[in-house]
Amino acid sequence: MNIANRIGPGQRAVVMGLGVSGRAALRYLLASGVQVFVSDSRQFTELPVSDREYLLENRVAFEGGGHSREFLLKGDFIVLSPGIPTDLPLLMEMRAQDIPILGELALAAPQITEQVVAVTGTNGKTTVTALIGELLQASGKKVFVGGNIGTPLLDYLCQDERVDVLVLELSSFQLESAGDFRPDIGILLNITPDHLNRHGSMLAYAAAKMKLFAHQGAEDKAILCSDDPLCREHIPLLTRQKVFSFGTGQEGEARGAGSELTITLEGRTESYSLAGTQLASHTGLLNSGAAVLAALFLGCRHEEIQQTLNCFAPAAHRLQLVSSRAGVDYYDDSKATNTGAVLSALASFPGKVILIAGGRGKGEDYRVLREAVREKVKGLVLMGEAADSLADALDDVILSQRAVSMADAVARATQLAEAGDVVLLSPACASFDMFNSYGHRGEVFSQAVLDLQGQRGEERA
Ligand code: UMA
Repeated sequence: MNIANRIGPGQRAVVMGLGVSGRAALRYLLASGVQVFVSDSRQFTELPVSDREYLLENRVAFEGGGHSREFLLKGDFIVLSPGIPTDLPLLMEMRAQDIPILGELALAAPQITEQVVAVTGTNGKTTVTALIGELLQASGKKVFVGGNIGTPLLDYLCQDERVDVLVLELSSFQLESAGDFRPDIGILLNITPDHLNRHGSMLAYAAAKMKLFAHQGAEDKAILCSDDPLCREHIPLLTRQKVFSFGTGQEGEARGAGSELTITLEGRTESYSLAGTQLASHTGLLNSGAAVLAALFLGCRHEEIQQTLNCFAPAAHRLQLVSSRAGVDYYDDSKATNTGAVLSALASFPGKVILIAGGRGKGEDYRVLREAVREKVKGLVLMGEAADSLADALDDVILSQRAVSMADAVARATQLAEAGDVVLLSPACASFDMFNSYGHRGEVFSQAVLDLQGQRGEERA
């Protein structure tokens, strides 16, 4: 029997990694009466004070500065944080000794009694997860929205209050160790290159994403994007569940064209308008197609859905208009940490773009950007660790400039821009070489735009 089905007193678990996910696992396991050991690459003194106090108060043995064989062997099973690679030699050794290694989803799976909508994909997960949450709430359902964003699933399971539907954003890292996790509705938005330094290949990355559907049965639903080549390739492999698709072609249950979304289910067709909403873009149309299908499966009605689409505002740093000045629009798309997201962003603008890109690379081949850059980008400003790789991939398409800081990048982009152009921060990279997070990077960008414009105003005055 799967160990996750019989978590309780008398058992011993090692939690590897005491970040957001590990902390939730620790609380959950202690509440279940399990004796817990925690192993982290940081030293005890490097942990936040609240974590140190919690470990001491609950008499949790801690191993800092790395993970040792002796310590991991203290557990009947190991709970792995999503950021820790599943193929560490030490973990291979534990598997060889039949020590189960569970991720957060595997641990949670047997305790879930609610309906589950789980959303994964390289880009758009957060928007679609939030949108489904709002659609369900508008129809009067009690909803938990979390997972790879916001509150971890195990924190929800520690609460007494239960909801009708769990709407979960899931990453490929979480899905790799998902055990028997089975969503009633699984949504795969797209699979484009990302996290290749962790997964090693697109094949392995796609395999991790497809774990979303691995335990679904005849009553479950899989929703995939028919515009995305890798999703399309995987659709015929899904034979156990009911499969639905969304896209901008003529086929599938959700079809987007212009700013209109048309849904056909069980012979009935209905339409939704995205005109004038914050979802009125190519990406918005696809995201809405996936979300509306899930909402309809869970009983939402046309009028509530249209009203929610009208008011929905995607989270910050996703193609967010910061300011317009002298006919130039400045967009913060700091969340675009991979090439797929940059391609979607560039496709959203009919005119010319001055692109600010760069940061910490994740093993991607930036040459996939060449065509879109040739077509749309009239100025390229690069920064961060990946600036050289980006320049190598794009310099014969467009000459780039190097910036030493975000303020420098914004100043250079502003010099290159003319009325009618867009200045777009869409980095194709993670932010951690220069910033704390993509959110921090986006805020620094917005501030640099506003500062520069303030200075210009003063110069003119
Ligand atoms: N650590 C070790 N050993 C190692 C590596 C790290 O002990 O070899 C320790 C670190 O010292 C730290 C902890 O592990 O204490 C960090 O664990 P983690 O990297 O798994 O991060 P968490 O803080 O637990 O957050 C994770 C997700 N992070 C990643 O997958 C990298 C969070 O997603 C998620 O919100 C959270 O669990 C709750 O589920 C963030 C993310 O960036 C938002 N996700 C990626 C993405 O969206 O692209 C996948």
